Amino acid sequence: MSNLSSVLACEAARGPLQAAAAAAVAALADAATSIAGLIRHQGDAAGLGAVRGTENADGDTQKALDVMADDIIASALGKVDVVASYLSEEQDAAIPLHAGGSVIVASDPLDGSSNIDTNVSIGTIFSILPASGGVLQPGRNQLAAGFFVYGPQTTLLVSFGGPVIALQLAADGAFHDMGWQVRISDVTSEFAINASNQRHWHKDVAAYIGDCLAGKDGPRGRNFNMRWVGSLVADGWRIFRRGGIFLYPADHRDGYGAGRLRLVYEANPVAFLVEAAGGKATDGAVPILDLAPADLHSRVPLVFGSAKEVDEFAAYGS
Ligand code: AFP
Repeated sequence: MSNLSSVLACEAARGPLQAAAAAAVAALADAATSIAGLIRHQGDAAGLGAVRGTENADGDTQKALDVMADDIIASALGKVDVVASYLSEEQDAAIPLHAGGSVIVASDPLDGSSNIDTNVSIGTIFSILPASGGVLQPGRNQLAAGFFVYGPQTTLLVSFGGPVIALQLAADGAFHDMGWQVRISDVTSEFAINASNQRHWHKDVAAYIGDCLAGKDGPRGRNFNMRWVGSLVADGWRIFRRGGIFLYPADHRDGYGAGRLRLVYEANPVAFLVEAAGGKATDGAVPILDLAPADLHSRVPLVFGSAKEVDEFAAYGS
């Protein structure tokens, strides 16, 4: 079974930009290995879930691990001279790293902060773009993207535009290919949404979820199951594994008119993986990868997963 180094060597052989993207992924894997160690061996003792009393650019309260993960990633990328700049959920603006660098790395250093001290899977999400395109580029321009999950296993899903590869961190300190062909099934009977927001949903979301909940006696003619972890990486990994549909739609709450998730470092990398695995990712109608980010921290409604179910949801909105 191959490991991450051999995967990256193959990508690097495809050209200078791919080689730069591969070097950035290698640095991110080193950072993720350190973050996983921090979570697995220190956890509560180190107060990783402690509120720092500071807020990120988006007004989210920062937890200790949010900032520690951001520092670990920035320092790892700082050692790679092909990385021109680093964009992060925890930083107001782009961090310049190497003037002549050919790629930009965008990241949600710690996804699922609300789960840090509940021993539930959390992760790191990343997107790699050509520096020539600047900070705000459509996701279609990504050279590579992926996410790490810090859960019972430490795992990585990554794509360089081709097949999605699933890897697991082993005792030898390397990420090894899990040997699983990553394809998202077209059809599913499992949805993921934060149902506590139901009273704030728009009509199409309420109608779609209502019909799923009506089960086999309802218009969908089959029973649906629901899951919601509250960590995009954990809900995402499950959907890559067994199919499903994830919805974080826009709703009527203040500040949620464009949903909750950020386009540049959450929706774009996940959508890149989803499309590479045969699924669909939209804002409810338009493919996420075709959207132009208005700014570094702009939010977007996100619906992704099994292609036929994402189309089914879109029909409720049309
Ligand atoms: P945090 O990293 O701030 O916990 O946000 C996690 C997240 O961005 C994403 O991972 C989840 O899918 C979503 O937000 C959870 O949102 P709710 O807390 O509204 O359910």
